[in-house]
Amino acid sequence: METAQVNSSAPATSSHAKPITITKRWQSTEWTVAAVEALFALPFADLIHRAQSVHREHHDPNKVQLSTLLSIKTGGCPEDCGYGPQAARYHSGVENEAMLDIAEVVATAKLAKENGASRFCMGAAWRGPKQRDLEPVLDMVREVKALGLETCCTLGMLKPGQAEQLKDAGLDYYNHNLDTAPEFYGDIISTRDYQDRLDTLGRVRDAGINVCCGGIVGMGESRTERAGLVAQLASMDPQPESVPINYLVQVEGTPLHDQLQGEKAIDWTEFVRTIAVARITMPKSFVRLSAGRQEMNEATQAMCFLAGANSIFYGEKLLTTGNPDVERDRALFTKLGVTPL
Ligand code: SAM
Ligand code: DTB
Repeated sequence: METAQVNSSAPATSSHAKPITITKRWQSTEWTVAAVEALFALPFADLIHRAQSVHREHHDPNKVQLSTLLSIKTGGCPEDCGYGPQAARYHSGVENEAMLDIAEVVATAKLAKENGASRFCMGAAWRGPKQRDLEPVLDMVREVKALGLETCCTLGMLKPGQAEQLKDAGLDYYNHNLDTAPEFYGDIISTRDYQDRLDTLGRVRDAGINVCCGGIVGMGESRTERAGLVAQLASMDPQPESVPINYLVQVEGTPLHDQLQGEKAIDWTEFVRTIAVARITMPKSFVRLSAGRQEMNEATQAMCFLAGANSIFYGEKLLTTGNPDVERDRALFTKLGVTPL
């Protein structure tokens, strides 16, 4: 297959920086890091106006899509993601649990639907699924789909043939994040590399499953690296259907706990800018205001919606950490005149 070096104008800021070889269909030259950085640099009002204009061209500005998350296999993850409370090697208090029973998964999905969610996302703390792990997940996908919900899974890296099995079971979306810019990736995770992520994303796309792919803001990355993440996402061809933008949830016991203190703190305007830039560069995608909402006030969340976010995680828990409860989100939507999609 044809390959290309990433055409990034971002300076290599980390000792881990190395050229990334990616398949050409994932890399167009349309959004360079410099072009995305130029968006970040716009005066705040100009950036938000531009993002809101793009948003209105492609989406109903008063509708927000609701996805509910469930951790179907918690803890014991062999990876070393610096943000990850589920990594076996960190002492975050998250225990290694067995996979949930299918009846519990279906009951939780039913409740999510009754509460108004349109998509149900099942997460497992694996490097990737073994075939014997995948079988019960396929049953979960079938049953959740039969409830009339959209289905999403995040199970780690997929081997050839696994995405096809998920597609056949009725999987609508697969979440697999690039997390950050290629230049910063090695500072956060050493047990896999960027190319591994791109390979799985290619398998998901080839199987005809919608791609859910985004990243995290607030891990100590520079603005150039935030722009680098957005440039990578926006250069995928086709662009991801869903783009989760997470604000780092700092969990005690993980290496990135305390990351957002002092000089490294990310101002709310910078988070809103990241949402706006994602909206402008990926006009048709659903941009999800993802983890970190519990730490955000209502005004910041409202600014994110104004900047083009049109999806959230809904329900009092993300995977292992908290999320605003349903009543609080409903009250916020009422204040903003927002209705669920
Ligand atoms: N095992 C799967 C994999 O390898 O992709 C799932 C990993 S994780 C639960 C899915 C995504 O959630 C991560 O890629 C990251 O973007 C986000 N995430 C995980 N922990 C987070 C945290 N503490 N704060 C913000 N986002 C987080
Ligand atoms: C995504 O981008 N964010 C979600 C979902 N995809 C799987 C996960 C957020 C996890 C936050 C930390 C936790 O609850 O464990």
